[in-house]
Amino acid sequence: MELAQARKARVIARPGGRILADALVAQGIDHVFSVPGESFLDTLDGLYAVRQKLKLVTCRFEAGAVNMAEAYGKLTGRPAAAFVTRGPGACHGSIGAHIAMQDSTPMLLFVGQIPFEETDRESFQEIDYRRMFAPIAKWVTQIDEAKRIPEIVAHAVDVATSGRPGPVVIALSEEMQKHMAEVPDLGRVPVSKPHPDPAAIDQLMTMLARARRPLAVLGGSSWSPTGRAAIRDFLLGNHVPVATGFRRQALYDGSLPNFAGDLGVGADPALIAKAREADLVLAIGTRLGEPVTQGYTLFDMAGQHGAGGVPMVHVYPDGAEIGRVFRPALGIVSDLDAFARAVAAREKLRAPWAGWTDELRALREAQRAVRPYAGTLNLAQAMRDLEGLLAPDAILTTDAGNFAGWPTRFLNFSEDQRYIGPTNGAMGYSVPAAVGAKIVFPDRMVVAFVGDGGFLMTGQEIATAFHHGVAPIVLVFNNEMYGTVRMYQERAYPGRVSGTALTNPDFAKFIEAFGGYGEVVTETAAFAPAFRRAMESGQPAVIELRMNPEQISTRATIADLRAGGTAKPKRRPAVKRATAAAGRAGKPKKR
Ligand SMILES: Cc1ncc(C[n+]2csc(CCOP(=O)(O)OP(=O)(O)O)c2C)c(N)n1
Ligand SMILES: [Mg+2]
Repeated sequence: MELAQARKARVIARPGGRILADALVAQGIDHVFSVPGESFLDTLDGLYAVRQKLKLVTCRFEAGAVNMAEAYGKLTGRPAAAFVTRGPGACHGSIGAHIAMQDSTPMLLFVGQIPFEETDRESFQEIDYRRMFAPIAKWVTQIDEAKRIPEIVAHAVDVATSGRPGPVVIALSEEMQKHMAEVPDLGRVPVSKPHPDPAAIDQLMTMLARARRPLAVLGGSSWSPTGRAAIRDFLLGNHVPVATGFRRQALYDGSLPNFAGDLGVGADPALIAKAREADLVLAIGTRLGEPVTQGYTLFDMAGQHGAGGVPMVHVYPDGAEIGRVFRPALGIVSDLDAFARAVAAREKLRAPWAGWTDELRALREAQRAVRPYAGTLNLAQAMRDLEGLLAPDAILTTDAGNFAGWPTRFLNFSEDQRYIGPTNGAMGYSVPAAVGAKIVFPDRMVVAFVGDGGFLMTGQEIATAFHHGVAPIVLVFNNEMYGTVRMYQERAYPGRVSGTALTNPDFAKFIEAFGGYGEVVTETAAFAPAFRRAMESGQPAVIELRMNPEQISTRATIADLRAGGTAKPKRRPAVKRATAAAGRAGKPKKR
């Protein structure tokens, strides 16, 4: 009776902006990341009313705001909301939707819209969001009537979080946010997740028992800590070697004796060769997309049906992804945690493939071994030193760029650490992701890896960290160039440096201007003490790693690439000068 009364009491007339704020709270959304616009003033006012329950994070750039919301989704498995204004705000923010789409991350992206009566006049900042976001969102809708807000927000959360998670874009008609409506809030309803068919698990166990060279490829976004522990129990207990998908390395504890490395961009060629020898692939939670399959070449497209093909079991929460490119011998539609629990409960096998697993593990160990590199700063050793300084539950974020090879190759992650980055290769992700992560998890250590190129795309979001009083640490890998593109360039057009060199500011001074802690590291031994000082400063910090630009990746120098380039236009003498990448990276810095 009391409950009914209380419910009834809630159904009072409220303006759309307030109904929306209440709808977000009712759906369990607790963080909003935004750059404001006059197109959603009434919703900002609604958010003011619920500020005790829903934290509004004010950002400096829409790409930063939406990347923060995306990182929230990756870290929690639940959606955050991003709010951007119409037209330009939506365009800036769209990159975050694309990341969430390719990474299967739940997210809500709200866009303030023009007044409804001006529709299709190409009014000020008008865009049809259904058309704009059609290929990069799981669902796009527009709310034109205040009374439909609770229904649409509830459905948006369902769509964003179910099956293969993804971003939902919701445009908000401007005047709708002022309109009064009497409508109740809608909470979450419990929906059970798809569990694996026990007969399919039997079949999987039979296939595994017959295998001699099994390989698990672990990926996906919707793992909980208990799911990660259960899949570890299954894979370690059966001594199955584990490779992780692109940027999914922290799904598996790198120190375990069956971890073989990552199968992403820049993967170990020896691991790729071994993966081709596998006689059973357990693709668990991962999409079989371009990076993990090495450009769709790793497996036989027809699965085991082609002569000499690879038998594969593909486990994924959405049936539409199974068999999309590679036809597996067995597909299992299941929530990943539920799958992990089901297989962990099965009796462990005798694992006659232990020798094979040890071979793959040896590859990983060889990858991690620190070799001498030219120059005073050996990044391999610096990453190994960093491993010892990271908190056991640290959150690490990465950008796109060749620098990412250093942490990916040389760090082992533990089960409670997280390492998140954009699988769509979007630069400008890691600083906002780190700032957002630190705001959401202020008690965890948060470290961003970023190149000099990526840092100057969204590094200004460090201002948001100051505004919200949190202190992430950013490691800027400075090679004075768009190194990844330079690498491809040197392979295809050796010596013809075109459009890839950069001139940078002093990154330590950059953060000092905000009031933070900055250092420039030019020598291997200086890295660990600098990192410690950054931690102890309690301030947002930037450590610039002044690299030898010649070391273009963890595996190659520019000279190596020039020697093995594919397209070989006539060399010109001027090229040599450009190799020094404007020289500045080599100059030691007095600090
Ligand atoms: C938003 C965006 N723009 C452009 C690219 C193309 N791109 C891929 S890597 C890269 C260079 C990255 O440079 P930097 O951040 O300095 O890292 P580095 O490769 O030098 O380590 C570029 C321009 C991209 N992936 N994303
Ligand atoms: Mg660079």
